[in-house]
Amino acid sequence: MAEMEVRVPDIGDFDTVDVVEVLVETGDVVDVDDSLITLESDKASMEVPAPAAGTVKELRVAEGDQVGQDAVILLLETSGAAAQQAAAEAPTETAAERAASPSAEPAEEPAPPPPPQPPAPALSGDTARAEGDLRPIDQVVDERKFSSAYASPSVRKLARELGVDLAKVTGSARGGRIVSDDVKSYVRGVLSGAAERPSSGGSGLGGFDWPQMPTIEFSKFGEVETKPLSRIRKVSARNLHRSWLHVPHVTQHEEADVTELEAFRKSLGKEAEKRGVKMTPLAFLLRAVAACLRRYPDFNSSLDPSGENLILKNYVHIGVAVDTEDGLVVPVIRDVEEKGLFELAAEVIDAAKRARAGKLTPKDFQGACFTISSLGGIGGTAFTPIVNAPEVAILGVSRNRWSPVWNDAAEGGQGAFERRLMMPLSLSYDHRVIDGASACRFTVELAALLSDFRRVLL
Ligand code: CAO
Repeated sequence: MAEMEVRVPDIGDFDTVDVVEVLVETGDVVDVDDSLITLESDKASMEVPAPAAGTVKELRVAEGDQVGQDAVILLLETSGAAAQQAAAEAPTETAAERAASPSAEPAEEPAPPPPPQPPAPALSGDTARAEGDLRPIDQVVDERKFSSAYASPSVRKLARELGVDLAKVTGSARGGRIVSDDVKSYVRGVLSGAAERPSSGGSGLGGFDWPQMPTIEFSKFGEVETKPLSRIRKVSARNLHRSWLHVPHVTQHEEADVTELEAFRKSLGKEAEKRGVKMTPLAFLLRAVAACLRRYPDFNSSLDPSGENLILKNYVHIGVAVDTEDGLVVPVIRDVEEKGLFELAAEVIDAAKRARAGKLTPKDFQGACFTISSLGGIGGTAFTPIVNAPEVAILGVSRNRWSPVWNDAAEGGQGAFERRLMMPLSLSYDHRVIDGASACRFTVELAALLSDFRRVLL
């Protein structure tokens, strides 16, 4: 037998949080992942799970206590093997160590590096992903342990008693807080066979019973192997799924004539080489998109949580989707309009390099207003990228191709087909914020800027 201290995990931005429930007593036998206590800040709550199976030997906290990160919650008597396993999986860096580390952001989790990290649910007021936040899913929200719902302990208790998953309930109180009536009306909806959707701003999905995918035993049909998803893939899967569910997507397609732009880009090759960078098409795209965002400010906005207002941003930071072996990450290039093409090219290359080496920091992921996802280096003719909510639009870029384009003015006004290099653009947008006509204007303008890059300066 061994004894282990169970400590308060990462509590995000808070110095201390309240212990609102103690769910075990001395002498209780717990399984790994059984909830031990509930912590709550003024914005969110989380249950702390047992890191190993064992017997509660001594409780060190009581309801009403305030605790900080790493405070000892209880002593757990475990089998030696369980303790070793839990110790191997426990976070190795304490808050103090993290604070001492010059590269660390005290309130944020490190960016997902390639090797798997242990789960450490973070307490955050907004469990919906903050802009650009790509913290691992198991740190952002583990729905079994850390309800993303904003509700008081008594409402949580009611939900537990009624077997209601608060994640499915839409809160009707200020800020989306769930009150007991919301839980009751959810239950009434389920019992009446038609799940109710209590009104709250935004795109609440609570109250709706999504049809579940059946569990299929694939091995019945042939040999299979199970490959765990990387942390990055789990995070992006969750973020993409959430955006897909919350955002009504439409994709607008356009083609930009980049014949001259590509000639110009290539002409900069030697100069770029001298500066130690490669002049990528993305640098031009970033500047052209930045100009379009200024001209169409609704594309540079986010819907506020009430769904009643647009938050217009007076800065232009653009995320760039980078394909890594472990999955998709989206580092952010800041203040795009203030940077020259060489600087942007260097930043994109640096961000992609660091992304692939797992060296991005949380800051690198934050603050994007819009995202560019370029598959141009790979191929394709068009695609439908998923909006990186709370951004309201994303630009997909496919591979340039030489096309015959009719030119009315050619051949002395007779008109003729000309060989032009065309860049396919696919703009997905949040139809709650952007109308089809605006999206079309945006892409037409973007194509015009890319066709004659001097227009970016106008
Ligand atoms: N048409 C034709 N060629 C293109 C092109 C386009 N639209 N865009 C880029 N290229 C070329 C580049 O010029 C480069 O050619 P050279 O080596 O001959 O100069 C080559 O393709 C490779 O480019 P790259 O991919 O290295 O560089 P990039 O700046 O175009 O893109 C990055 C960088 C990080 C965006 C890219 O590497 C990447 O990861 N793309 C994938 C993004 C992704 O997965 N998106 C899907 C997300 S789901 O929405």
